[in-house]
Amino acid sequence: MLKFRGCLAGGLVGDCLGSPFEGDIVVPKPALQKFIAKQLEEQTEKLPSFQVFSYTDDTAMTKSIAQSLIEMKKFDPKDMAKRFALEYNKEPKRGYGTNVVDVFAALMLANYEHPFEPAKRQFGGLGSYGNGGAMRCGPVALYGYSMEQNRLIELTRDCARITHSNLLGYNGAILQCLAINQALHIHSPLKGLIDINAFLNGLIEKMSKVETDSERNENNGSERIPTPFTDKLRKVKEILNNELKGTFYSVDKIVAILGNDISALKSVPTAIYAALRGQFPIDGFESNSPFVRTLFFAVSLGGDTDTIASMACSISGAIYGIDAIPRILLKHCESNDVMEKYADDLYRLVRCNN
Ligand code: R7I
Ligand code: MG
Ligand code: MG
Ligand code: MG
Repeated sequence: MLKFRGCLAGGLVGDCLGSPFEGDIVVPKPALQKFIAKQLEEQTEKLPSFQVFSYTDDTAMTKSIAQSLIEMKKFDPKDMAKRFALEYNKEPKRGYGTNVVDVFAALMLANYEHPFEPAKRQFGGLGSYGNGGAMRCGPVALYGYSMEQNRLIELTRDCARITHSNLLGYNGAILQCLAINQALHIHSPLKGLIDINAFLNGLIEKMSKVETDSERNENNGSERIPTPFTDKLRKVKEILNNELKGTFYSVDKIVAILGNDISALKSVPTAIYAALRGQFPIDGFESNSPFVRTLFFAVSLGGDTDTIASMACSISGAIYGIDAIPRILLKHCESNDVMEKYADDLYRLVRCNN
């Protein structure tokens, strides 16, 4: 239950507190340190100066997925598609991806019949490789907590395919979901270190199977099967092992190797790295909380800060649980009470299904 709450609350904190920096090429560390310290200051929310940060499309779509799974008690693609589109129509100014909004319009026009079709027409038939499928998969990982691995992968792929039919778009969602799923299942003390190599080896093994299987299905007979997400995970492992030995990487170097943009390939592995990087001290930032360090680190990379921080913090929240997230940070986020309720509802649903 604490890990379920930690996952959804973490995702919300990353989105709300990351979004003021979205699109910044450089996020100066002193300014970011000051920003986070300000939000951590114990002050009463009743003061008029207490700032509550709005969530963006990342959380809007996460909420729709949670609502759909909770109310339908199963994956119902038409219902999920409808919730995405209606939510967008209700509040279009949440910073949605430029192209995904065409999917919502087409879904609505077809009255949600064939909910996977509009996404296939994106980008001249290639489908979107944006990180919009990955950014919203927290509730999928919770709902699929005790599912057999292949079923969870299939469910995640289908939830993503409503808007993202490109292989890189939905495989990014699968990787993010598997990372959360692993985080939920590991035992972790409040501030202790988790075994980074064991965590990454698990993901590398699973993702390499996902990538080789899906490529085999897509282009039969191709000789060398590309495994871009697995390759990125190996880089994450190499960087973290070097850093554990004392060789630290600059922000520029991390961005050059892993990326920080709106594509799934250049943001999901980056978020996984940020989630694990929070375990040890970070240059230019004083905090002994792995969760807060992950938030700082993810935002400090610049680029798609709301989404990278949201994905990183949902993994961190799933590792450490809600108690590791400073209450005051959550109070600065719109809808924090709702996210906790969804986490509890999903927890109950998982327990009923077993
Ligand atoms: O993936 P998506 O939902 O966007 C999510 C991002 C997050 O950062 C949110 O916080 C929000 O700000 O947006 O939305 P899409 O419109 O499907 O994809 C986002 C962008 O990725 C597109 O507008 C394109 O710029 C780019 N993109 C592509 N460009 C060329 N070819 C995605 N797929 C392609 C492609 O196939
Ligand atoms: Mg956003
Ligand atoms: Mg945006
Ligand atoms: Mg974003």
